[in-house]
Amino acid sequence: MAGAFPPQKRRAGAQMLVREHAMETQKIIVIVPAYEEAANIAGVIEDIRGNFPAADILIVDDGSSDGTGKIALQHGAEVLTIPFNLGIGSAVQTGYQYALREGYDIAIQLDGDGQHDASFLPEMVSPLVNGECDLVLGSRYLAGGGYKGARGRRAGTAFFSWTLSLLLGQKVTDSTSGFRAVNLEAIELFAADYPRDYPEVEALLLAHVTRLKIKEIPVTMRERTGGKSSINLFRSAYYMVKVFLALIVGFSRRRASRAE
Ligand SMILES: Nc1nc2c(ncn2[C@@H]2O[C@H](COP(=O)(O)OP(=O)(O)OP(=O)(O)O)[C@@H](O)[C@H]2O)c(=O)[nH]1
Ligand SMILES: [Mg+2]
Repeated sequence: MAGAFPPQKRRAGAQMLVREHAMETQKIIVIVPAYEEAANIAGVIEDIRGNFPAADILIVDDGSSDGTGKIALQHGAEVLTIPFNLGIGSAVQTGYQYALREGYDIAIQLDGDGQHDASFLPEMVSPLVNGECDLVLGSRYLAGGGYKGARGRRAGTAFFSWTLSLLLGQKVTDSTSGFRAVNLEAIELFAADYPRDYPEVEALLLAHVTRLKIKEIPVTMRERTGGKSSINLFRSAYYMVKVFLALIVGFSRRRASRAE
């Protein structure tokens, strides 16, 4: 029956089989940073399990006082409980350290507020399995439709995406997206070194200067339905200044060490 399909279709079919096999043999974990997400965390766990049952789920409960960790445990997720609030960067890094220690090949980062749609997980993982890149970034600005964020947030993201595109020499459209997937090389990097406050933009620069390859793919995002955003006007202003300085310092340091 080999002749029943044209060669191109056969090749695509074979590639899909290889990819599916590779996907099955990879050990995959979804790291979910969560702070005061009691209203959302059960839905997030069910969304991941329903769309990507092959992955283990790790909730990093960062000193929540609203029972986030307890609800996550009741829904069968692995839970790391940090006794007091360390902040998003340290919580995510804790997740990467866990992934490294437990021998995972691929780690996915997905927010605990329900904004990231787990039906995109197979597409996020596929470029890593194929060896196309080391870090996949889910971009809400490459996709039509979906929630694009409040106006101020969109402007901030656009500014950092523009800056980062210049520094990386590669177009980045959603630099503040926390929806990402990485391979073992990046797990090792982030387990050892991860920015503290507002880490998303800086983590991309860190990956780039460590010569990891980044690929953006389109995803749609949803609006937060419960709980509260951790970002307000004052924090946004702090975010802009802090991250911009960190980018400049990080990039200059790298240039200086290359010149030595
Ligand atoms: N572990 C941990 N998670 C946090 C902390 N602050 C926020 N998060 C989580 O990080 C994710 C993103 O936080 P959000 O407040 O939604 O920030 P955002 O998605 O960048 O901003 P919005 O567009 O306003 O939703 C959510 O899952 C939060 O629960 C923290 O201090 N520690
Ligand atoms: Mg959010």
